[in-house]
Amino acid sequence: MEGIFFSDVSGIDPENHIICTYYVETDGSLEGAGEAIAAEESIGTWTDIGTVTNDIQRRLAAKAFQFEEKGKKGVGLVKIAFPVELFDLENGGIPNIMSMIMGNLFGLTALKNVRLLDAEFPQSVLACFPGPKFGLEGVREIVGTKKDRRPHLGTIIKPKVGLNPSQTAEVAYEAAVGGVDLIKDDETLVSQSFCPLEERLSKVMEKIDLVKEETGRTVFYALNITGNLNRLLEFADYAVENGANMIMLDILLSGLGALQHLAEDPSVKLPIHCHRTFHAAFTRNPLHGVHMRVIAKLTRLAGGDQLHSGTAAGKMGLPEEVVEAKESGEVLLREWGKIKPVMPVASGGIHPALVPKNIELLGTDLVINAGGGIHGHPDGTRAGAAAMRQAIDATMIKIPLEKYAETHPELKKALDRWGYKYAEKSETLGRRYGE
Ligand code: CAP
Ligand code: MG
Repeated sequence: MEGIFFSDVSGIDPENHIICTYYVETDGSLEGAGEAIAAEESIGTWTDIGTVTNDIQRRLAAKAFQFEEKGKKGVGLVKIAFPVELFDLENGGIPNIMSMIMGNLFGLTALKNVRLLDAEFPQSVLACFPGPKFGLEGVREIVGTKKDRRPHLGTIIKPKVGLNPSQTAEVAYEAAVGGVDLIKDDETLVSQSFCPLEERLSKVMEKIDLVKEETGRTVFYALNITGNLNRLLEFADYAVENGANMIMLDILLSGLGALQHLAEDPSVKLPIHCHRTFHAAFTRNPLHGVHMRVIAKLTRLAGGDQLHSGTAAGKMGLPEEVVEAKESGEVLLREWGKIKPVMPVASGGIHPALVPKNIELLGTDLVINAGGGIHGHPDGTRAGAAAMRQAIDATMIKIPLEKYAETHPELKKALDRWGYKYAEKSETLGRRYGE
């Protein structure tokens, strides 16, 4: 193809570009779509302009360089290479990368649908980001599961909002004694008048310390500090100074810049649990938006230690997203230069019967979270946590849950209550578009 926004494959040095793959649907050609994206997201606009110099074109034009039609004209995959020099990695950081590889392009009228499927980052970009402080192994070290490698069990305090700090702490205590490794706030709880963050932190950590004394086990409490940036940073300082052992952020709402700031701040010596609420607005439509694996990569660069990346079976997501969850989990865990692996979190509608499927598809380096699936147990939170732990233990030693339940009454009651609700999701592993 001729033009400044095109290149042959041989003209692209992967060590000097961020390379993105887009699924595109257009009434025109894939080449035209690629050119429109490359121009809009680098040095072009809708018409030729007199202000751009040859030198700018040579150094900074993004290049569309590979086109793969999927059965129909104007439908298929386009690869675009963005020169590293385009980005302000030091000051603009992750938000600047996002602004270019997933920015205005979604609104271009010429594109009926466009979805960012993947982004490959060269070493020179990876070197600009320290990544997680703790990561998978750091978190496992604290909980003491580096040897046995079992999945961690997490719970979300439920109801999502409404409990006061003492009630929250009581639920946390019951869950911890029952066997969870992680207790987290729900994504909508910050510091509402009925549950101020400061008092909640102190009451819950008293119980976490008590559980440590009683059982020797370290249980994390992920305190949600999502909010206005000034308050978020104050909450982070407060958490550090007042005995928190983990913080939590709704990363897409606070912004990955806020995550990066916390992760890079040496005084914040706490793992960061990353919730992805809002993601489905742009990950769910398989033809338009952003694939979760890109968010997973950016979160890992920005320094999250744990990230919600989807379930193999549960209440959230379409059947197709089982594949997406698996692929997102894989990019969190795979070898990636010096950037530590991040622990994937499977959450949403999980209860004991869904544990084996989640482990089978997503592996054992995983946090398995259950809110309703613990606090909805007929005998309460403590028994609910025990039932979930039993489901994990049974799966690890490859005993069918029904068999294990014969000698584990908590598990038996959970299976009787929920059966295989939400298991259907894992049965379909289809893809709706050709990646
Ligand atoms: C789960 C959860 C999580 C979502 C997030 C909830 O609770 O706390 O926020 O699962 O999902 O409020 O729904 P339950 P994802 O265990 O009670 O369902 O990680 O898929 O974005
Ligand atoms: Mg939640």
